[in-house]
Amino acid sequence: MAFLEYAAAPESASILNLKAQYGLFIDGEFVDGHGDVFDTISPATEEVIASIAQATAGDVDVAVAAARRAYDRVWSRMSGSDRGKYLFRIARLVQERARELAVAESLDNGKPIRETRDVDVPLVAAWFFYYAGWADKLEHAGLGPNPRALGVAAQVIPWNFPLLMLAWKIAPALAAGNTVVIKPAETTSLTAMLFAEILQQADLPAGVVNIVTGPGATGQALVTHDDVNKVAFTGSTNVGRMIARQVAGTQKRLTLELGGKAANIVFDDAPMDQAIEGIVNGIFFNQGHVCCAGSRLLVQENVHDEVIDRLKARLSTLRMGDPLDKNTDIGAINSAAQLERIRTLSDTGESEGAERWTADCRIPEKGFWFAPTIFTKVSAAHAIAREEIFGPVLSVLTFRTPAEAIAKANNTPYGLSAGIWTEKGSRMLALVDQLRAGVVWANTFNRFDPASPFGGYKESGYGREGGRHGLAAYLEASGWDAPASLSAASTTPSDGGRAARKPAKTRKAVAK
Ligand code: TAP
Repeated sequence: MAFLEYAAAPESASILNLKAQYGLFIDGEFVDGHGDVFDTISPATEEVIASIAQATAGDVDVAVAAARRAYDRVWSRMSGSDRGKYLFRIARLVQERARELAVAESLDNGKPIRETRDVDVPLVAAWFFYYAGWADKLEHAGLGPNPRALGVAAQVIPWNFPLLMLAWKIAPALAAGNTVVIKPAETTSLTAMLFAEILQQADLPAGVVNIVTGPGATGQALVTHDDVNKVAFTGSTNVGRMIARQVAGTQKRLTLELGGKAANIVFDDAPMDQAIEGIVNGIFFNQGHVCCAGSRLLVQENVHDEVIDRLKARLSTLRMGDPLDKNTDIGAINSAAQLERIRTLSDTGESEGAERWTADCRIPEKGFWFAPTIFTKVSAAHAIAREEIFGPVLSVLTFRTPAEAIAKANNTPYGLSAGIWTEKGSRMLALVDQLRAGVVWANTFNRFDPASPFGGYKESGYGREGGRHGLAAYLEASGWDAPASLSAASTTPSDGGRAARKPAKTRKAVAK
């Protein structure tokens, strides 16, 4: 298909006032780390944006001590309404600096400015506003009359939604009265540093939030630190499993948000125009770097050819390129390592016999890029149907009956999300009850709201983020037994994850 010529409409990076080097954010100040520094680069151009400090285990120790002091002396003694005021202030400052944050995130992560501007940053503000409202209402969270904060929370986040994952972690922790030490991903620390400036602007008491940058070893030093009470991790299932082992047998509470391989199920009575957009949004949003991405398309056999033809036509109109250009639909892959992983798994798909189709996108000369790709003739045994690719690659399988769709959808070690496209409300409800996924979207996909709990089954982890359930992960019930639907939101290792395997009905959310 011929490309319409669009004039470039780049968002200017001149709004940024970046430092050449960023230190760690400990006890309310930027301080030098004791490790080496490392560069953070733009994945679209491979140019260095800034250098970032690497926290050693000693630096992590200092950060945890600062968080402990702030917890004991300030934050745990402050009223909920005063804590809420700080959270409201942070939310408003995020809104004030929204354009700057969106530009910095696109530059550092590679995701299109349309997404950072319209999705990531507004949701960051929404998360702080939402949990600000909870800070003085914790006794109504369903955890008894006087729920208590846990203490110091150690939080480790990935690179795919750097600022949004930070908000998902920090907002409920602070609202519940905990203090925080957080480690961003190595390739995307920049917006966490701008967020530290926002904390200074908001006059947040020193030590309430500390940010330690660095590689996996920094994260390990943090989650294994003796003086943290809670570990919250978002990332790969392998690292999550390792952390679960390290935390087992301690008093630390643990929540894990891990990988996914979601089924997006399209029935022949689906509203087809919306379904095509939903499939595209489900897997090509954020270059497919989305834990809940609809990476397995299950399409009813009699509409398979129509769906694939329409998908190919739609994908041929997507524009890949400069993440700062407002016309861009598909940005850069976040790192050379992730690009290599996507390439390897895609090559495996081809060698195992699936049929590959790639959109005819112009690939920029520099940077890390992977054009939207569809695999048809995929069988459940193929690696691309089982493993998380975490890139713009869709694996298509077919089904004939609802029972077959459910069996195929649940045939995965993961259980984070799923989508259903059909005109029949009764079919949606019947399927929702049988899909082993923490979130099921019906006639939509990738919808996020701070009031709605989000989290997984099986190897997608345990615990919930968002909503009232997200608070439970940072609170100790007191003088009252919490209902199973809430206590499942945060499990201690000693329960062996049993709470996380509760019946589907208590753990589902259907987005409209
Ligand atoms: P990981 O390699 O697991 O990294 C996640 C974070 O953990 C990074 O900050 C990483 O640091 C750090 N880390 C690495 N090794 C560690 C260790 N031994 N101890 C403590 N921390 C350690 O995952 P990723 O590649 O960044 O992210 C992609 C994965 O995250 C995908 O599987 C995706 O599905 C999952 N994810 C899940 C969700 C939810 S909500 N379920 C959301 C987003 C992403 P470095 O960056 O320095 O390596």
